[in-house]
Amino acid sequence: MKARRDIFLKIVAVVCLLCAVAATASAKRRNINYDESKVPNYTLPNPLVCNDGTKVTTVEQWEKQRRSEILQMLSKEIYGETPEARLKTKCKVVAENRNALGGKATAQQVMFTFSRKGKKHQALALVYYPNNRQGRVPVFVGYNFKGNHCVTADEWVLYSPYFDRLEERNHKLLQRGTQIERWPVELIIERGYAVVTMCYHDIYPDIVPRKAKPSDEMRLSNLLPVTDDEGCRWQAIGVWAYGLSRMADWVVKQPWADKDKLCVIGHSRQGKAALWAGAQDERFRVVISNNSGCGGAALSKRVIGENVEFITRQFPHWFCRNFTKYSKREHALPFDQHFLLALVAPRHLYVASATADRWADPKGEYLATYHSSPVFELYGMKAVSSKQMPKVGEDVQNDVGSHIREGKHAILEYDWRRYLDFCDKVFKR
Ligand code: GTR
Repeated sequence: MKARRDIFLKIVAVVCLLCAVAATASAKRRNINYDESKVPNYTLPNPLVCNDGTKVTTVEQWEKQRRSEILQMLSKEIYGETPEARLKTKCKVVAENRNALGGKATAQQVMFTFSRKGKKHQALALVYYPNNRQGRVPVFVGYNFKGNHCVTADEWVLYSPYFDRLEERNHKLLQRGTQIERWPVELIIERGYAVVTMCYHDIYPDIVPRKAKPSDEMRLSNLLPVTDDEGCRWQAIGVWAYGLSRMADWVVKQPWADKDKLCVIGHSRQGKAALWAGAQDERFRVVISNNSGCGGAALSKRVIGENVEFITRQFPHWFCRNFTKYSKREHALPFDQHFLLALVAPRHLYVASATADRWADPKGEYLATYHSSPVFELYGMKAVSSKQMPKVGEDVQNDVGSHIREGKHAILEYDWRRYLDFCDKVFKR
């Protein structure tokens, strides 16, 4: 009888706790607008008008002047400045399996050791490339959320350094294969692509400062100088973007990799980082944003779903401090996210959304893509030409791609299949 009562009390306690958590979360999200009729009137700045008012009509003007103005604006106002100082990077294959996926792939684990001025930092990549290949293959580069061991249940996979620190070896964070559905590795390999992933916590732990004290040593940025102007100091998204480029540094040297066919991909917050990496690093020929939302592909000025106030409060460690100036003042932003997307031209951009992901504002993600089109068109590319979103389940596969999938915030095999089709088209495979 007593045992039963104890169990009952425990259940009640858990339910109360869950209700309290849900109530706080919904209170935090209470002031969020989802009503299209309440979207404020807004005017989007024109990516093809320079700061001095000159209209950009040629590729040369775009490349010589406007592109760098936009890069500077985004560095100063949202993502922070990327330092120019170089790191030393040593990469070592610490494990290899030439018979992965039933012999279809070679899998490697590569330890990156970054160093500068006596400081060191390590991160571990997990790599799969197809065994059955003619020549070099295109490569997807992207982060995972829960460690390399979340990508597969394969016991051979070592724990990413961020998780390897956990002393309790049966900790639930060390459970394997928890995000397998996000990583259809076999499909990617069968389609003739390689994939290189790393845990984003290895580069900059995604720890909300008020919840735990983040340690400088755990961040790759600890090795690099920061700008004197505190408002434009880079934080997590800037550092994650930088880390994606460091992965690319290694990839382009591999005998199996086609360095002209690099794709950077990211889901959600990692989609924000992938876009910023793709904007800065022109080695990425295809840049893929999966449900990246506010501060990623979605227009901020629509103030629908997640907004600048919410994101800068909840995640004060993501953007540079200047971005908080636009909290409740999105109208004052001298740019919007279509500027970020436009920086991908003349390379290839793909922006994907999901119907139930209202938090990320699918329509705003699509409109930003649409409004980035003039820059792609300057290069004679066919971008996204209709203001109308594609129908659910139908994709746009021009030089710029887009789709909206039925369902919730996630990256699924459905999305990957669209990306693979798009890359096949871009790379003429
Ligand atoms: C949410 C955040 C979004 C998005 C998402 C994710 O909590 O508000 O901006 O990045 O997390 O990364 O899954």
